[in-house]
Amino acid sequence: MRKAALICLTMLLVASFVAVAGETSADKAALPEGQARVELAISGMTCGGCCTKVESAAKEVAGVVDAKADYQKGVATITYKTAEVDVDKIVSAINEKTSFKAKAPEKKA
Ligand SMILES: [Cu+2]
Repeated sequence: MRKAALICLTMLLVASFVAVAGETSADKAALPEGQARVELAISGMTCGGCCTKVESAAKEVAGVVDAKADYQKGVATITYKTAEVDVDKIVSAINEKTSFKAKAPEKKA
């Protein structure tokens, strides 16, 4: 009886840890001061080549530190310097330089 409870508790702990770890790597990874990260919705990407195009377009924008696109999720995660560039500028750059449609997140958590 006690053993069963322990196994149950362990499974719960593992599950919650995995959930937290997933969230951390996506949204809350430590960023240097003055940098922020945004996840843009990108429509029209179908392969890794599309991802590369979106990433290069974003990286060409001054102030963008890193860009990682995922065509399966239809998103691009952009890390940028808040003093040099804003989300709208990055969205416009992707829309102007690629055939894909970028959209800034509507909800602000
Ligand atoms: Cu492609």
